[in-house]
Amino acid sequence: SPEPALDFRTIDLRGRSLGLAELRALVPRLEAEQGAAVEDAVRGIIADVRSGGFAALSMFAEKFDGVAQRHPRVPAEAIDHALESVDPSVRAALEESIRRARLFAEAQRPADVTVRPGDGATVTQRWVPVRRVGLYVPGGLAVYPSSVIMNVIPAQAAGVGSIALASPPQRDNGGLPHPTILAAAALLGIDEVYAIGGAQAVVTFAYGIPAAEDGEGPLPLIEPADVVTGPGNIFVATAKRLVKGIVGIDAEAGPTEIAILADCTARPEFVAADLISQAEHDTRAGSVLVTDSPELIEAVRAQLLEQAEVTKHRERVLTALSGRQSGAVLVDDVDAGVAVCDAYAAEHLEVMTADAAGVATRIRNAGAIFVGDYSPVSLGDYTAGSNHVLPTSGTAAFSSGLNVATFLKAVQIIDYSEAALDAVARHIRSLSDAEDLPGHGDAVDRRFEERAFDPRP
Ligand code: HSO
Ligand code: ZN
Repeated sequence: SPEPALDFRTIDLRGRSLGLAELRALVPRLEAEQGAAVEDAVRGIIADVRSGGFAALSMFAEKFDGVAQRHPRVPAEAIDHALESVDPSVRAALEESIRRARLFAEAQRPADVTVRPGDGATVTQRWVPVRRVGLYVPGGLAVYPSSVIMNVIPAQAAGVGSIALASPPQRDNGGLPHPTILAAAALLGIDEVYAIGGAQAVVTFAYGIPAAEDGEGPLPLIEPADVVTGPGNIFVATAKRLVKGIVGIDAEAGPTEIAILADCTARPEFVAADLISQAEHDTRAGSVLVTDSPELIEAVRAQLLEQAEVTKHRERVLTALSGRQSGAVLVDDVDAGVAVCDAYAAEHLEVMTADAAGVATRIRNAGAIFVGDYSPVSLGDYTAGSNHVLPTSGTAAFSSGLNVATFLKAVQIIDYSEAALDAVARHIRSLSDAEDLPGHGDAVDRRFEERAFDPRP
């Protein structure tokens, strides 16, 4: 393949007044990866895992991961051993990341609310954690122990009692998940870990796998989960989409994105470094600069050339920066930039303008907003305390990054006294008649003997 060259395009929107639909069409973003073929393959995996159970998982471990596996449960000793063997500086970094993420997640727990709409009447909203969650952490090209933390911490802070983790078996780790993933699980107190890859892991958590026997003895069951979260490739995203409704899922993850809203006060070397930092994930990653400064675009382009030349994943970075999903958007002023950023709805948005904090408050759509010169996305990826599992592909317009609420649901509790019900009985009668559901009104009237009870014919 030819040496990739940098082709960081500019989309000039100056002097144009554009509506939301036009902006959405113009911002640099790839069409979502489509695949009838992928969907068929994932439907096949769902059918196989549901009918074949552990035998199907073994077959997939062999086929996709090249490992022989009887049962995917990772033994406790392997998790302990991974923690003992992890590099001390990595361990310290994981611990600090856990501490900060936990501080933020625990502060997010919403309060239950009770209102008194009338005398003797209460209505309460009670937040309850889901019973069990299944977390998937990728382990192919990308091995992200940080993602173990980002998935587990909000579930724990929500009070979820049963948390299981899955990550692909690795050939060079005796068929276990990556050792740093196991070490992170150990630090978080997670002992239910499975070596299962991709779509199979999502399906396993969605449906559970019943206990079985093989020639060598019992194969203990895997309980179904109520919520399945975690990033992954197109197969994982498709599996999540197909099991949604059977279980809850977090937002489907597409390739990572960074948008930077900057003016002439921004430091081009920081802007370029941050665009490269996310381009490093994936040739399909999006790196977008939104600015009112043509000079900044030129300075950033020069920095991109210089920095990309020496970065470790040079080819991947240059491919991502040169793709249709990346580039600079030139606007008339910061206000127009805010509109572009809202239309783009970035997974990560950095604001590097004069009064960055003020500008950040005007953004509606972003998974996370990073304010000023010293809050790069890498900080959020690892150690800020915020979560790095965030909505991609424009879904930040209607969905949120992982947080405590992902793992909670609200139960509404209604408690009326006799007098409180009596006080609204005539309204229930009126609405039940208006909807031609008189049995609803009868159910109320039946309780009040003093009222002549007259069920309709
Ligand atoms: N930027 C990625 C998360 C990540 N970065 C993990 C490094 N490790 C998606 O938000
Ligand atoms: Zn990252």
